[in-house]
Amino acid sequence: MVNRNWQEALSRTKRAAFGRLSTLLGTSELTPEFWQELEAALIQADLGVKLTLGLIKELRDRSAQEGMTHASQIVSELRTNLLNRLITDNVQAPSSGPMVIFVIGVNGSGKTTTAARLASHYKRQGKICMLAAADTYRAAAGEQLGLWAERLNIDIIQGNPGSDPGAVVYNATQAAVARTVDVLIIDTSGRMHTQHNLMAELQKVCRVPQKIIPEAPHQILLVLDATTGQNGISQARSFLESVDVSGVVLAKLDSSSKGGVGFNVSSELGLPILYVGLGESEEDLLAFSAEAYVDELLAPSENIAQSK
Ligand SMILES: Nc1nc2c(ncn2[C@@H]2O[C@H](COP(=O)(O)OP(=O)(O)O)[C@@H](O)[C@H]2O)c(=O)[nH]1
Ligand SMILES: [Mg+2]
Repeated sequence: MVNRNWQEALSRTKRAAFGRLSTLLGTSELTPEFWQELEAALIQADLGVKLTLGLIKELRDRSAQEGMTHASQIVSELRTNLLNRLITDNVQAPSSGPMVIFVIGVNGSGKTTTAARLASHYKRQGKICMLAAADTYRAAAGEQLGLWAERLNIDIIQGNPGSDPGAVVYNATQAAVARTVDVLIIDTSGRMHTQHNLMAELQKVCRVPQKIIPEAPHQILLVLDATTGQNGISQARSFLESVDVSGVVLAKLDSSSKGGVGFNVSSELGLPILYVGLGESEEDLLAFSAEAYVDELLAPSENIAQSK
């Protein structure tokens, strides 16, 4: 089931960039032209120049040592080296009390959708969830999360449009403790690194739950839009400077034409990828699997056709 989701979701990505890679790996001799083509294919797939050159060097050295002549012989080495580059982590729930999770990022990255789908994910695991709409700047943002909460039948704490997001977070943390919920997921408003006042506000808002639960927040998830590539990575850095980000949610990986952005998240931000968004529906947020990600990106394109 999970693999089918990965296959379907990454089919667009693969056609655009990784498709070329799997064709290359399936048919080529290890000639100088092959290495040039492989380099171009990996860069086109958004792995970044630094990572690509490092991988190529490792593979060239290895193939020379082992006397390999055909590209198919380096596939398992490439797979291992790609897997080694990805940082993953398991989310640990606290032993008692609600787990408090913030969802942060720039406008339109997929925060509200992620907050709702994360709640749905935990609900399916039998956890009692609560949502908090701390994006009080736009009335539409609160309404959007409200609709999700209604659809998912999950409690939500909201404030009036324009009200203090810190107050919403305080009320939500208090309610989460009083109603003994397992997971409190807090949606925040989008902001850019150039908006210093908003970055400072985020810092403050993320500290609010501490007043009630000393070890909270347990997770601060940075949502990145996979379609924004390198630009998204640069924006992400300023969030790391402001708050203690636990990991990344890579949203819209299904719409990305360059599926390799996950490698940049690991190599340039040093953060684990915790979840990926592979579509717009409720079930389309999956816990990240490095194996599924790499295998699907390297798999011959026929696999996609067969899965349909
Ligand atoms: N295809 C696709 N669309 C997504 C995904 N996640 C979010 N979206 C869409 O991206 C748009 C912005 O999402 P939203 O959650 O409102 O972003 P926010 O401004 O960060 O809260 C919406 O139209 C979502 O349906 C995803 O994983 N895949
Ligand atoms: Mg939003």
